[in-house]
Amino acid sequence: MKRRDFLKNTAIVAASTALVSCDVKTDFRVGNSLENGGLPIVISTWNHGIAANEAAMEMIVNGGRALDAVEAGVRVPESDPEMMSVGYGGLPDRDGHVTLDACIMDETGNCGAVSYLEHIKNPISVARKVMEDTPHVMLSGKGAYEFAIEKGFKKENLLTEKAEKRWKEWLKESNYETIVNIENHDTIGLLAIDQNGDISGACTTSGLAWKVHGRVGDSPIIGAGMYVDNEVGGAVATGVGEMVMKTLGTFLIVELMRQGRNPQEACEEAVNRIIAKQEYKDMQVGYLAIDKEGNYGAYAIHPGFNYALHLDGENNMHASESYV
Ligand code: SD4
Repeated sequence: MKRRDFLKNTAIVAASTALVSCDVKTDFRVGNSLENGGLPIVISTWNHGIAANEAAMEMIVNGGRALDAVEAGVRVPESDPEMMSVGYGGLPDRDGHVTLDACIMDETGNCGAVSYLEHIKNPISVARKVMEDTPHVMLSGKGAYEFAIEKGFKKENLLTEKAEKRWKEWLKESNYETIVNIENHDTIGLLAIDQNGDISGACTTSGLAWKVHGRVGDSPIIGAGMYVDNEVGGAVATGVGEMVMKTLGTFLIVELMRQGRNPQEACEEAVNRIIAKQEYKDMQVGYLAIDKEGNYGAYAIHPGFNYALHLDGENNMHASESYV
């Protein structure tokens, strides 16, 4: 689907949904960014995407690289204690530990990630350091933490009072049983194209609430939670990470776009791959994708997935279409 058609469709969906709490775009513009080979665009998952997009676009407008933009963008929800699914203030695992996953990828195909990282507020910036200052792609757990400290990051308690209270309530109700379902996950995945037409992506999360200690999801896995190829486009994932990991969803989307699918078709096919083999009735996954020209797409298994799009000087929430 071309960007303008998709805008039109999503505007209709958005106008009729009560799920979007931020301002919803109810009109649409038929801008000419397609012919310009990609005006700056920033797109990201969920309501917290609005503030993240704002920070990312500011970076781009000031001449920054898409890489700087995606990092600056996702640091906003990471640092916000009210965002209980990302970074500081994130809901803990079933043992009360806030463990963070994040990855970042630039236009050259370089990437970095951290998984199962504790006590560091901005895992995306540690992921970038892994990319830039080591020969590796991912550091995990204690090693990732020690690396962060070595790089000057501060040790912090990420478990806020509010998150601790929620965890204690869960402990009472749950029998210490981890149930993965449609709730308790709102990762931020963010994609940006800068003024040079270069694409980068970032993805960061505290993962599924009440997960088993040690669990790592899709978000730090290059090709699962996020993938970028500057010749083609990029994609990010949100939702139940296990389903995304089993299908390497974002790598799949980028490869489908390489073969000629547009971002919308590619997101739909990636959801179809999940539907075909996995029990999806109580599980949510949502994908966002952009191509090199600034066309974009979004698709989820269930209704309720929304995303923030910063394009043509406007930053608005949109509701995604879904399989169910
Ligand atoms: C995970 N995909 O850890 C993440 C969860 C999430 O919105 O928050 N998705 O599985």
